[in-house]
Amino acid sequence: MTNLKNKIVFITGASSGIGRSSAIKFAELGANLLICARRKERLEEVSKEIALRYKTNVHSFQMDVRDHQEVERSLNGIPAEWKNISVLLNNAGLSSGFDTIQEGAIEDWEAMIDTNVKGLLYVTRAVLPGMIERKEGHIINLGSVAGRMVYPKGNVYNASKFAVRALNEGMKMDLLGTPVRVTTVDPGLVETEFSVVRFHGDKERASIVYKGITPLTPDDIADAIVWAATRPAHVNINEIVMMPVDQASPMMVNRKSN
Ligand code: NDP
Ligand code: 8X3
Repeated sequence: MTNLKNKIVFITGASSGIGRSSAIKFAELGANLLICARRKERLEEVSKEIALRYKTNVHSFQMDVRDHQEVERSLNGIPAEWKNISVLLNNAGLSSGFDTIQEGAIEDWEAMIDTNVKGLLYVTRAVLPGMIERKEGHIINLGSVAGRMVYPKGNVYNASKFAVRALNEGMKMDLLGTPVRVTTVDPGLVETEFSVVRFHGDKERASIVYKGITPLTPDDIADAIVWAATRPAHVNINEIVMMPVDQASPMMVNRKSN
């Protein structure tokens, strides 16, 4: 088993959902948490919760992964004792809008590509050289079943998650010969703020996505992430694909009527 006690785990997008749950599960194992997101107050709540429940250190900072200069500045500026990152969870991501290509909004497309693809690249580029130099590290990317199967109106979100899968495979190849591990975790329906963000704040529309099914929870995904991170150092879990029992593909969902 890889022991994460006192190791540094860096999670992007830890202010809610899967990132928040993962921060808590890594803290349970005694890891020190470096967490970021755009919403500072929400990050502070997560930090406080971890500090109350576990004897680990948390360092949180506001960072928008879409901004290359901000990513470089923030990661260069983290205190020296936080620089030796052992696990990077590239989790920050979103779906914005749910429209056909012919009706899609350019700003939604840019938000998804800039966050899910370019943001992931900026953060990875800043963190990976240190892992290679220290001969220790694990990059865990949040993909999606949307990166394996396209669905109507998923278009640009699908493309961004197909890109995450390609990058995951590419990283695994480029890192061959180093001890750095690479994993993608690709979930189906997980009830988080994801759908509220996709539907631009429309909570009622978002709740319909999970109606009549038992969706995955953020803790279910965090369990898988922590499992991959704690395998023995010679074991690389390349891909984890997981769905609720009530789902067979992005379009095939078994809904009970009441
Ligand atoms: P949430 O909306 O609950 O969480 C998304 C997190 O990403 C938030 O902490 C948000 O923080 C952060 N984030 C978004 N944009 C940025 C940015 N520009 N810079 C920094 N942080 C950012 O959704 P989930 O927990 O569900 O999503 C986490 C990941 O899981 C995403 O990559 C998503 O695509 C993926 N996923 C989700 C599934 C689902 O069904 N929920 C299924 C498959 C994959 P803030 O707004 O404070 O910046
Ligand atoms: C989120 C899952 O099916 O809404 O990545 O695309 S889905």
